[in-house]
Amino acid sequence: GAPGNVEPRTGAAFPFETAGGRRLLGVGLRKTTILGLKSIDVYAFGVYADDSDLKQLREKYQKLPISDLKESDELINDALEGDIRMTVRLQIVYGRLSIGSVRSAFEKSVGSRLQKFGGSDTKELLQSFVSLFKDEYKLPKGSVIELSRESNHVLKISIEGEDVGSIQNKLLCQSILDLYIGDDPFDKNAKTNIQGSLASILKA
Ligand code: DAO
Ligand code: DAO
Repeated sequence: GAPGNVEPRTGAAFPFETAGGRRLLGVGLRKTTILGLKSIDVYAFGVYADDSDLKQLREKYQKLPISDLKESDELINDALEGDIRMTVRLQIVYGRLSIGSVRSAFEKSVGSRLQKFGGSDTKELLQSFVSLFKDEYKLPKGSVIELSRESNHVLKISIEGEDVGSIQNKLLCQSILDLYIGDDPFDKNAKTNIQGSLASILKA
């Protein structure tokens, strides 16, 4: 059925559509552990995709039963790599997030994916991107960040609706999306729901 738009642990609510008309596929929670043991909720997220772009994948997948689509790694890979407009909307839950900790978390999480997909030579790319995260930005509880893949693999970031920067890089787009729908996602249950939504859209 249709996914809920409220992340249950935090109560964070997500619009069913983004400004650009992308449809909500599922919501989840990004946690981390501090001091080696204490678990904290960092942000809730919603993953969105453009319906008409997803239809590029229809021809390949429409013939398969929905139960196969819900489990298909190949479908996920095609979504990660394709020229499909998608958005991950983050809503900050943790009240004491510093830009420094965002930078180092990003270097670790996205950095590991860049290495996985791209091999060597990804340091410079990561640095050029992280340099957009300036100390003057503040991310109090409730702040909304959007990470969007636009056409032609342009990654765009906004904070509270204000553009922060963009960069055209297929690998970076793929690496960021991999955190949410890839092999080792932040929230497994969210990935299951997102893939279920993808499957239904392709069969519709
Ligand atoms: O205060 O030391 C601390 C813990 C901070 C945890 C930071 C995790 C950051 C995750 C990325 C957030 C991206 C918006
Ligand atoms: O959770 O590890 C992660 C990845 C989070 C990506 C967050 C990107 C935040 C970009 C905006 C920061 C601006 C100061």
